[in-house]
Amino acid sequence: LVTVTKKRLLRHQQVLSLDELKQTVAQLPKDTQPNFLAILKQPGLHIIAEVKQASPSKGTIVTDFPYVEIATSYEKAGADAISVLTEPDYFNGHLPYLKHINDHVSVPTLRKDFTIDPYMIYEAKANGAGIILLIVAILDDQQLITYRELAESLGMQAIVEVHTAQEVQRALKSGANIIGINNRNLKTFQVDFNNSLRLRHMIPTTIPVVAESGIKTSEDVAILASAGFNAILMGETLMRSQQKATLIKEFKE
Ligand code: IGP
Repeated sequence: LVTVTKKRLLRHQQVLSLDELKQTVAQLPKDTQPNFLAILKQPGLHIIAEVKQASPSKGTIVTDFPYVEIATSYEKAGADAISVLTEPDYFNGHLPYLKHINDHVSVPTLRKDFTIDPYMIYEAKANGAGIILLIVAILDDQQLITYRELAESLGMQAIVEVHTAQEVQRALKSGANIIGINNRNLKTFQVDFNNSLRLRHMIPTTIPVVAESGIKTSEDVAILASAGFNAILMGETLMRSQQKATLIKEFKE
């Protein structure tokens, strides 16, 4: 995944150089989206609803993919943020999806991709994102700091994603303001719902925490809410559901 992301990055840089991209971003206001950190600090369990057609572990999840309609229905049902897969090779994502969705929703959007270079952070901003993802397992300590600071300087927030206790420590050391605990091991794609529950206590309550992946039922959501999570990130369950709005409303109760 990181290798194909690197190759794609090189292609993008040939079409638009970093300097040109920076110039585009410099024209944009800082606060194009509501501040997600402030949203997460409000009481209650928040929902990040994901727009995703496929994944490496599940293959194609849905054949019909009206992504703008899906995103607007998520927002209408009360989603607090929309996660948009922009990774093409494994998730069938597309960077312009982010832009199109941003033109139609007012909640913050998360550029869900494998951020490995500052170029991708400027791209996220240029396409209207309010949040980026920084995966601890694929970044070094210095990158975790500089990439988050870059995102924040552009008026975005970073969800720093962890899967193990050691990664939680690295995320905290890097000064993460929002931590996502992934239930899915990105090497084996195995999902263990209890992973987020096990690691939650390592993170001070001043830092909002998001539980990610493999969340299916209102019972799961209730367990995570009472374990002190500030948000959940839900993809497949919503994407497969014929009643996306009803599900979100139910989870928010
Ligand atoms: C959503 P699920 O099981 O609800 O579809 O999972 C989200 O957590 C998952 O898409 C994800 C992801 C990632 C995707 C978590 N971390 C990193 C791509 C890259």
